[in-house]
Amino acid sequence: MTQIDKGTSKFLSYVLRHAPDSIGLELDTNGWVAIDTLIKRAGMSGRALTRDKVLTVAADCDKQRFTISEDGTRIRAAQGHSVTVDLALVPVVPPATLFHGTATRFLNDILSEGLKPQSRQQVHLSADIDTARKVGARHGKPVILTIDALGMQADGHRFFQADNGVWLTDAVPPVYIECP
Ligand code: HQG
Repeated sequence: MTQIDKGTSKFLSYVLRHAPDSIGLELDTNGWVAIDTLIKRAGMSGRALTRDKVLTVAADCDKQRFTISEDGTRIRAAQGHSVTVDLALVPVVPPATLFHGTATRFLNDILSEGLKPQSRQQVHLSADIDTARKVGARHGKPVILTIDALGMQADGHRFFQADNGVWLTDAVPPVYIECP
């Protein structure tokens, strides 16, 4: 993505995941907002968006952070929300193992209390180690935790897959976490 697209992407992440209020936007229960309304509100806050720009960022975004509704009129963040939304995802059977990249400095706390969603709505897990390493490196020296996802599911924990494939669950108790 170009620098300019990154700016738009970060802006969209901010308003669609964390602070719709900051531009007077209201997400619906499932996190959607009309693209026209988003463009209008963004413009009133000094950020010039066009429908093309929004659709291009959504299409080009490496992580597919944004989902466009089937009729093309609405947009939402696929995951990562700190505001309360119900993504209306259906529980699915996870792969046997999933991965969570974090920073070594969080390890002690994670191994004693498990993975918690922290400021987000759910814990984010990756299907592959490379992705998990990148996620962890955002926080510092990365460490990859292996999660016994199928074991968790067998014990009644639910797993969801966001529109962009990221795995989500409410929390991961320490017993399911394997540390290298
Ligand atoms: C850690 C990015 C101490 C957790 C990524 C993580 C992802 C604990 C940090 C998505 C803990 C929260 C989410 C505990 C968890 N004690 N630390 N009990 N439980 N933590 O950013 O998973 O680029 O909220 O390990 O690619 O890093 O935004 O979560 O290090 O998909 O689209 O607390 O964000 O996507 O950090 O990343 P975050 P995350 P985007």
